[in-house]
Amino acid sequence: MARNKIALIGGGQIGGTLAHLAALKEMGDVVIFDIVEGLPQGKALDLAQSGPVEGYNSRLKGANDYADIEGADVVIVTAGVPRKPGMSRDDLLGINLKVMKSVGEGIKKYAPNAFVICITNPLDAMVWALQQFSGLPANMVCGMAGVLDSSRFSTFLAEEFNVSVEDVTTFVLGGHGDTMVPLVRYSTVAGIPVPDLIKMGWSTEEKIAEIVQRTRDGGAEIVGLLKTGSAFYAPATSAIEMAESYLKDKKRLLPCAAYLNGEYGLDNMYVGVPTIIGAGGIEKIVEIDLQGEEKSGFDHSVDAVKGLMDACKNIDGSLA
Ligand code: A3D
Repeated sequence: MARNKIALIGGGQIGGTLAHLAALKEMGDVVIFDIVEGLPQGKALDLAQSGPVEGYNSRLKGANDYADIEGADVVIVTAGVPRKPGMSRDDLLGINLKVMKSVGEGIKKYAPNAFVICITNPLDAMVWALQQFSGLPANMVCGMAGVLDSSRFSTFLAEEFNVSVEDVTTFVLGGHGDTMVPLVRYSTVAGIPVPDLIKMGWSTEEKIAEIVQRTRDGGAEIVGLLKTGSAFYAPATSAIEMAESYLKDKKRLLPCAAYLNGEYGLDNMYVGVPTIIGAGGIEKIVEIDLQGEEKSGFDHSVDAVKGLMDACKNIDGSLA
């Protein structure tokens, strides 16, 4: 049986970490593609040279030509630029939208059967544009954000409750950004919902509200500390979890930016919702019952994503 092939578009901080994790887990052979000459080749060679020590057999290759991603089973996209001082969100949107166009065309030509996971920001709008530019079926193109945001929420809750992170399950839905919606009611410690734990005196509503806000600001907190870049270890791990669910047909129930076609009363857009990922890509969108503030928070988040999509349509008239 042939090895799986994992193509990483963008060989920066997240791309390099993705390559390392994919090799350590022997998920398949890895191609790192970047427009910067030498960067993906250098990272691939460095990672290949840790293979004998770690005992992994994945082959790693760096590339500046899309032909090298030919036949990839999974493509993870981190290509783009981060926001620099003086650059507006719209400036960033315009630059990364152009990047998504070239990436989409590369995938369309060389890896039309791949499962594609986009990480490039602003996430929900970029994955929506990437799906159109690539022409791949919507169930085969998704965005990573919910797994990361939920993992941040779980980390903070485990600290608050002084329990193992393994026993904490959380859900963060909506767009990836200030408007994301951490769902307290659906978050549990070994099946015990967080509201029950508050009643049991394990925490207070105020403290949980602070944790919800810290989760929403999770990316900015790390940018503030690093100063020269954004988070990359946890974003990479989160995308790898999604890729594994696809490659191993695990049918994990994971929150991710998925194409909605009537679900949650929404059409032709991507936003963070619970999904099942298996060999069929996004096999199912799970519609949970959102109530009160959960529903209004989700609606607010959807509006923010629609605003970004409109900005994309203004920049590139081919998007619909
Ligand atoms: P960085 O280390 O800058 O890597 C980006 C790489 O993309 C660089 O090596 C660039 O050379 C490369 N690149 C630029 N243009 C192209 C192109 N046209 N084709 C191919 N490669 C190109 O960034 P990073 O790895 O830290 O982050 C990557 C993206 O992920 C950014 O857009 C971040 O904002 C985003 N991000 C998203 C999350 C989510 O949860 C959604 C979390 C963290 C970062």
